Amino acid sequence: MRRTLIAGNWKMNTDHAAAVALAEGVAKGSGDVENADLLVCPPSIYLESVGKALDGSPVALGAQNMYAQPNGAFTGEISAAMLTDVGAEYVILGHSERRNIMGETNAMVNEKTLAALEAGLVPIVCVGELLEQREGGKTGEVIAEQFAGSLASLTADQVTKIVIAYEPVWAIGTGKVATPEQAEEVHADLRRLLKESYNDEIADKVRILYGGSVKPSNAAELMSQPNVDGALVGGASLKPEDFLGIAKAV
Ligand code: G2H
Repeated sequence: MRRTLIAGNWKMNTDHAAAVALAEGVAKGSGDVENADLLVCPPSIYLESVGKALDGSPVALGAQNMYAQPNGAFTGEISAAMLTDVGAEYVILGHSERRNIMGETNAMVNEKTLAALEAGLVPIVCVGELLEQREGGKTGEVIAEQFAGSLASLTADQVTKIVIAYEPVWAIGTGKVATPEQAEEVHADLRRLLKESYNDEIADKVRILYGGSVKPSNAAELMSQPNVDGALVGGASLKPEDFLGIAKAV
């Protein structure tokens, strides 16, 4: 049985005081959440302070990105070991904003995924189609290509340690949420790809999150789909009551 994961992606929001206050708010209310694991992913510069604010709570800490190399002359980048060093357990990789704004490719996401696993981090590997790709009937093709490229050469053991997030780009921060049926269709497709690339047992273990304008009012229906195992929440993760509201709706 896969346990639901509700992950907050704070993106490039908050300042130090707001990040700590948000983490304290989530930690404080987390005791009322029964049916989901909770994770928050603040901007990297606030990871350590947010980690301290979460201390003693069941809320896990994650980063929003990392670089694949372990160290060296990579100005401005942060390694997997640096993330674990400040208490991160998860890292979001290949988010559509990184793919589409920063030009990250499947090969780069793959390198980062392998490096994250090597360092003991849980990678949350994101996939998702653009509006024109959906309208052009290419969703299945795009998802299969991102799946194959981003997860290339992962062993069966490694793939059971990752989380996948499906984020239709047209539903991110736009208020346009995919219908539960649209989400389930792609999630079932991802599960099928896992079965074909590995086996049924492995496919059944991997959590597949939905991301894109998730809020307390639409969470229950999305999460009730058989292959939707949680949410990657952007905008609604910036207020403890909204984020916890989503988790309590599970
Ligand atoms: C998708 C999501 C979080 P939002 O990017 O990763 O953001 O919930 O604001 O659409």
